[in-house]
Amino acid sequence: MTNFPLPAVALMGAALLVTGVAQPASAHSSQPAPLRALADRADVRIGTAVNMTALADDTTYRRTTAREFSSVTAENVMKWESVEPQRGTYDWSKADALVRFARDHGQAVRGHTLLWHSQLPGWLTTGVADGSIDAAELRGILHDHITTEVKHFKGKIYQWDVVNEVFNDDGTLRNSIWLQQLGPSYIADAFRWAHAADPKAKLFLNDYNVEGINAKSTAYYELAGRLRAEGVPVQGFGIQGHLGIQYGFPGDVSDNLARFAGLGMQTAFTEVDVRMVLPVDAEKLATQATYFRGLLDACLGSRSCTSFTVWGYTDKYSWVPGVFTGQGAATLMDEDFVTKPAYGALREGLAAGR
Ligand code: 9MR
Repeated sequence: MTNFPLPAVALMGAALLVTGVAQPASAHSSQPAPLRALADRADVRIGTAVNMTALADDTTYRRTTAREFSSVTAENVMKWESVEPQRGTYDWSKADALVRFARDHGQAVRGHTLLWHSQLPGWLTTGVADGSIDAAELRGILHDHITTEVKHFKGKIYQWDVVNEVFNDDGTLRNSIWLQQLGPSYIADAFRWAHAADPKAKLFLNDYNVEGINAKSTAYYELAGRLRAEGVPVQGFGIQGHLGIQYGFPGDVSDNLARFAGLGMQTAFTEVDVRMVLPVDAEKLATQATYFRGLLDACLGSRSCTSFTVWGYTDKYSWVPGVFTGQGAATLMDEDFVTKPAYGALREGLAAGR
């Protein structure tokens, strides 16, 4: 034996030889830096949607979520049906658990989402459908929901998806109960109410199929410009980034970010995943990696882009196969948490920096 202190790597190698038990990845100083360490250096948050059942039950999931990401988004537990399942009865337990997890691991929290046409509580949709909730009452309910939820998390959420998926692909407003009952002014109202409840949170519009320049993203651009000219507190444009390799990579992503930056807004990729028609093969995984990298590079290429969030990082818990029959493998790791080329592509992109 030597008196000289051994380098940590050698010590761990010795421990491995003695015990024959592999250490958790984070215990190896020779282990490549996790995504979040590289993201810190690139001055961007790297995030994931979090499945709260998996976080409670699956140790590997919990450990990997903590190790790799500097931002978390509730995949479901901050949505209206989760937080107010009965009228006036709030249940914050799962959402609070995520906020605690984030605090314990030095992660920021994206709030998702205050106003959507989907995952609304039954009491609300039924009341509107049978006429027992009229337009004036609905407006009050929306005000109370946004105010209560944003106040509950005040100071703990850095970005809120205030309104989610309000346009159709052709750039017309979605025919939701909000538009039908309240008219288009519900959007400005939602931002004003959220801002009053937490003036420091950055407030986002958020949608899918808006990566490139198209009718839908242009509708958002024009809406955001109008709202900001009127002094409505909307500060960010969230691009979900649900792609599929069979559709090709969207064009003009950087130009799209640049025009929102030109309005003085932040941008973010909020729900990135890249699905494929199964079965998986090496060529598809390589293509998938270029799609993840393409979105990340667009983000890093624009100072406006403050966070890059994937919609789950393991196929074990991805929403994709349940919705798109015959498709899947949309995330950075397979069902056994083995990293795919896409994970390496994000590492390389983050390491290259802005
Ligand atoms: O991933 C979410 C899934 O678990 C839910 O069942 C689904 C309900 O509609 O919502 C999914 O998340 C969506 C997100 O909230 C908004 N953009 C599209 C996402 C994928 O559908």
